Amino acid sequence: MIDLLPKKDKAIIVGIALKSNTLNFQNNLDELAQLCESAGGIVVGVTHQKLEKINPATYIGTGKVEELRQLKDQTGANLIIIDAKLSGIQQRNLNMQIGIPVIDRSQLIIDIFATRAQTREGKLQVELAQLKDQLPRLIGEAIAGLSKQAGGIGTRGPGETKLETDRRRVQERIEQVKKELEGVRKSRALHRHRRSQVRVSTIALVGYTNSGKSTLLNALTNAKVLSEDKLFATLDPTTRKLFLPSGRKVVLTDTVGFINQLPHHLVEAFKATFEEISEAQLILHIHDASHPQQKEHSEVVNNLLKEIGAENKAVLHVYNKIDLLTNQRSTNIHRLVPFVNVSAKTGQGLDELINAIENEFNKMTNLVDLYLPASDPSLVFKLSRDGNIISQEQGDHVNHVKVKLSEDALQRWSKYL
Ligand SMILES: Nc1nc2c(ncn2[C@@H]2O[C@H](COP(=O)(O)OP(=O)(O)OP(=O)(O)O)[C@@H](O)[C@H]2O)c(=O)[nH]1
Ligand SMILES: [Mg+2]
Repeated sequence: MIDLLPKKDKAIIVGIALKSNTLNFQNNLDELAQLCESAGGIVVGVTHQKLEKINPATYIGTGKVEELRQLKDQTGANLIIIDAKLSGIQQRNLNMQIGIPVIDRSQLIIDIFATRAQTREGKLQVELAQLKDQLPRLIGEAIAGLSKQAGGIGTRGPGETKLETDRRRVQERIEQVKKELEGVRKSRALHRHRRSQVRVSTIALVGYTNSGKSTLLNALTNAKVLSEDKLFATLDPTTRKLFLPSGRKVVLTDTVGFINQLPHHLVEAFKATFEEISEAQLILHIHDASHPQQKEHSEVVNNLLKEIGAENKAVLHVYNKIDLLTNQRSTNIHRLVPFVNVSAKTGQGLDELINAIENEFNKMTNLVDLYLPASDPSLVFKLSRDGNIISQEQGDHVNHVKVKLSEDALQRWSKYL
């Protein structure tokens, strides 16, 4: 038989139904299969285990280990992915007993990030997450020997250095990567500072992975960002500008998607990317309205927004992919407010979305009366760049201007109130 896809990892995925959490087990397993495919692997076997309690040596029970060894021989699998968080010892024992590399959910997600990272910052962030994830698992050469043989999912690194296996060298590399990241971030902070100087309104697109963020950015701005039916298609932030009907210029940033159990090291390492979100004036939370787990996904996103300190931002909820909805399902979806229904694919609802965005910015502004000294005519010109002038009355000594100003602009002009 000719192997048409010789480079693809053949993986067996293992779902875990802990007694405390049997509800979401099937959904988690489906998502794990999708993650595996997004990493470029093929699922050749699926199994699961109901666990009363975790087996300290191998996480799963001894019977399951034996079953996996047989399943590996039957299917020719070269990788096992377990939907759990494994310790270094558990991983080593499983590797040894089954005879092929065994990785867990967070290693799989970090691996996908490793293949997607394109910018220098993205690569450094992934490497940092990878090193930190690896550090507590390092327990000797056994594990290193096995995972090096694989060279596929779970062993790929974005950086110029090979994944290290020596604890001291890992620690040294962590320090080095942190330093390099700091350098890269300084220049990014400068960009953001410039943006805030010219007072452009900023919008961040956030949402569960595959909800359609990049497709929406493309539909709104002709951005040509890669959008794919893959988890974590986008990793590095992309920013595009858009003019609203009022003439207001806004910039939209599309960025990495969220997922259930996003590895903590990734959240930490991607701090700078998430800062883009917490510093935006408006968040567009994109929901895949057609997804059966839409409600759970939106909770994951809301929790992560809290974790990155963005919970008090103005949020506009965008229910996407409505072209796939039956009327029945459409009425059954619980929607957070304020919301708009759209299809980034067909363009349905995009005009309403743009109006709703404008409306959100209008809500953030205050209509105030300012009294500017007539002796300095340039003030009116400066004011016009900061807000929307509604009317003006020229007096001998003062210029009475009615103007719509955002909170921060209001602070700057408060002495003329
Ligand atoms: N039917 C339909 N499909 C859509 C719509 N919007 C996006 N998609 C599809 O959904 C998939 C994911 O879209 P992306 O735009 O890549 O999603 P994303 O949120 O950027 O995903 P990540 O970058 O992976 O987090 C693609 O196959 C899109 O074609 C829509 O309105 N209707
Ligand atoms: Mg994307």
